[in-house]
Formats: sequence, C-alpha cells, structure tokens
Amino acid sequence: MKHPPHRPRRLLVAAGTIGALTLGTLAALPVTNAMAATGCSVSYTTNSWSGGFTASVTVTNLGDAVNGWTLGFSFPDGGQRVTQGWSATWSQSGRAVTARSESWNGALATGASTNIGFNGNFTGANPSPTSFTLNGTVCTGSTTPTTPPPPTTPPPTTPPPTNPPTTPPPPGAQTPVGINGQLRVCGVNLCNQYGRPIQLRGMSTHGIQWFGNCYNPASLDALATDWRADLFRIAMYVQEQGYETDPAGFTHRVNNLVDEATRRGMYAMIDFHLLTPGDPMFNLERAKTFFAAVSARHASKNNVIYEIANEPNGVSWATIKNYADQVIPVIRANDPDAVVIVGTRAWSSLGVSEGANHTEIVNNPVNASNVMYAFHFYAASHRDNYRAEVERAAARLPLFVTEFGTVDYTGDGAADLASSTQWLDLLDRLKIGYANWTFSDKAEGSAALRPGTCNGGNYTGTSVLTTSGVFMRERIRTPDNFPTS
Ligand code: IDC
Repeated sequence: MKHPPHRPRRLLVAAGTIGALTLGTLAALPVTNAMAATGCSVSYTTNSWSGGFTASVTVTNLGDAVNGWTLGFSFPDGGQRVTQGWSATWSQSGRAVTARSESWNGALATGASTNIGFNGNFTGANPSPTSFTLNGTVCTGSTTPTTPPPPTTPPPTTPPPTNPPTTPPPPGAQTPVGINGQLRVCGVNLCNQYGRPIQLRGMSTHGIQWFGNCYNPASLDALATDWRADLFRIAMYVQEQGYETDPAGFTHRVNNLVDEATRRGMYAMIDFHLLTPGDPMFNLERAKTFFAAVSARHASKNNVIYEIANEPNGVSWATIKNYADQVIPVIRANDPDAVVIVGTRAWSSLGVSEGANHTEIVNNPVNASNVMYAFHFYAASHRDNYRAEVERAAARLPLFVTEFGTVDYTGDGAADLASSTQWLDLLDRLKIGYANWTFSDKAEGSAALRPGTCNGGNYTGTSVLTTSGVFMRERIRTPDNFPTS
C-alpha cells in the first residue's frame, strides 16, 4: 500500500533570509524484483531578493554507492530560471532542471552528501520544487530495498509517522574532538587520529577585547550543537586595546575560551591577531611570552591549534619565517605535537596581494614540521585569481583558511553568496579547513549575529542571524562524515 506523501510545510520567509525545505518520508514502495538499493533525500534552500535568488541543494545518496549521478527536478512556476550553476553541469528545458555531477563529486557512497547550487531568477513567485530524482529514482528520503518484502507481510495497521524529525541528533559524545582526537599534518592535509585527511569548519570570534559578551555558555552551546561547528577561533588582537594593554588579563581570557571550546568537543584555535603594524617582529617578545603561557596551560589537551601571526603585511616572507622560526620552538617546548599555523605575506594572501605567490614559501619553508600556512580571503573582494592561487598552492603546501569573510575586505558590505559558495566549494573539495569572520553581533556585514543578539540569551536558529550568518550556519552544520578507521 502506498502511504500519502508527507507534504512539506511551506516556510514563508522574508526576503534575505533562507527558507529550508527537507523532503522525505514516502514509505518505500514494494518492488517485485531484486535490484540495486536506491534512495535519496534532498534539501533545497534559497536566499532570494527581488527577482533573483541563490539556491543551495544538498543531495544525499541513501542507496548503493554511485559513480556519476544526475539530479532532476521541476520548477513549480514557469517564470523560474537557472542562470548560473556550480558544482554540477546545469541545464534547463521548460520547467525541468537537470544537474549532472562533475568528475570530482560523482562518486557518492551510501549515506554521502554533496552540495551544489545555482543562481536563478524568477518573474512571478519563487516556490521551491517539491520533488527530486537522483538517477531516475524519486528522492523520498528512504531506501528502496534490494529484497522485496515477503508477500505475506500484512499491511501496517497504523501508518508510519509522516513527519519524522528532520534535525539530526546533537553530536553528544561524538564531538569533532571525540572522533578525530589529536590532529597532525600529513602531506598537504590535516589528518585525524586515524591518519585520514579531514576538514574542520567553524567560526572566528571578533576581537575579544570588544565582543567578549558574545562568548558565553549559551552562544558556545549554539555554536557546538546548533551550528555543529568543529572549530572555534579565538581572535586575540595584540594592538587596538588588545593583549599589549593587559597581557595577563588577555592570556586568562583566551585560556578560559579554550576551556569552554574543549568542554563542548570543539577544536580551539588561538589566534595571535597581529594586524597593524604588519611586521610580526614588532610583537616577537610578546608572542614568545604569550605562547609560552598558553602552550604550557593546554599542553595536555588534544584540541588546541596555535595560529602565531594573523596577517603579516608590508614585510617579506623571509621576515615572517624568521619570526616563525623563533616562536614555534617556544610552543613545541611545551606542546610538541600541536599543529601550528603560520600567517603568510600580504594579509595572509600567500603573497598575492603584494604581487608575490606561494612559491616563495615552498622554496623557503619554516624550520619545523607539523606546520600549516594561513590563507585569508574576503569573498566580495578576492575572486578567481586568488582561488587559482589557492588551488596551485594546495598541491604543495598544507593550507588552513583561518579567517575569511563573505563580504569585502573591510569586513562590511553585502555578503557575496555566489563568490562565497565558489570559495567554500573549493575548500570542501580540497579539504581545507576554515573559520569564518565573525561570530559576533557587530553592525557590519561580516558578522553572523544580528546587532543586539549578544545582549540576549538566545543564539540558536536563524532568527538571530544576518544574511552571512544564515549562509554560514547552513554550510557549517552539514554532516562532517569524519573517517573513523
Ligand atoms: C576588522 C573588523 C572591524 C574592525 C577592524 C579593526 O571586521 O570591525 O573595526 O577589523 O582592525 C582582516 C583582519 C580583521 C578585520 C577584517 C575585516 O584580520 O581584523 O576585521 N579583515 O576588515 N583581514 C582582512 C579583513
């Protein structure tokens, strides 16, 4: 017997916010002959403005592993058009839309997901499609079994629930640190305790000297369980009323935030946020004092990552390397197995913003192992030439995007979601970890929380989020699928 399809609730959302629609829950139809297990679920979210929208589509394969897939759906309204897609080859005929996998995301194991998307426009309304197919099978959110049920099975007397929870359970004991343990650099990747490459995804604080009120038990709980973040970056400015004004006080505050991240099973990244002046040597003695203290305090933990120089600028790579070669041994003396991340030339652009490139690092790396190099970008300012450089560099250097914004380099302006999506798709593909600037409620485009949020007690859901925050939460909270053997 066929059960009535669950009709997803239509979420009415204001322009500029995201409506989420998760499809699923048709009962499996009986099949009469054995075949490969097929099944899929799709989540389709949009962010629309007047006449245009960005759609993010996450496809989960619930059947046997596939190598190459085609997703199909129909727009409910005749005025809806795909204008530019990514992470798949997109085509449209009438209302029917087809997305074919790329070479790098065609293999989908059982239970694996992939995220694709497109920009579109619309003339009338912009309703979300309600039915999807993967390789011809309707995505019901359930699996079509290989073996048909025995013919004697009586029909169920009570229908199965038609509205199962769409929110996966909180991580519980299976936190990012619980699963991955002590990290180490392996080739150009970051590997977990099983020696397998992983990508960490999370958020950066704003300057803790200004937005300390945003980092409290409720906000960190939201980050760990609602956003399902793997990583919490603690941005400790050195100047601008930061560390230099109260070394003991800031060391204490950083230590407390590391402890809070640890309690929630997140990796903690300690960011020595030097920025102006851009010469790290200006802060060399402060860095040695600070890192000696924090590495001693957290030496026995397995979740601390040290970022020793946020954004050097106006200095050569040789100067940055000289700084790193003096600071890294201070950390290693206390915490020999911790991963250390070194900022790169020209605001951690691998040198690109000052006309250089990654090869100067390849030719003259720091004198230490278990080290990664930082790359930062702001999606509305930094585009194809920066992406191309990251792709080249990633083949030769372990990279970590310890900071990036969805907006322009000032940290303000509108979120460029198309460029941000291109960036994050690239980082996902290359398994490069990232932290987004910022988990704060500053009135600027890069902030994830709406102004005033940190004066209240609620940090969960999307109502407290900005456009950038809604986008980032959606990207970060998808399953990590960390390898465990
Ligand atoms: C910006 C903040 C802004 C603050 C300013 C102060 O967004 O609110 O007034 O710092 O210095 C970086 C830096 C980061 C910047 C950010 C945006 O690492 O400190 O934050 N940015 O300009 N590098 C590139 C951009």
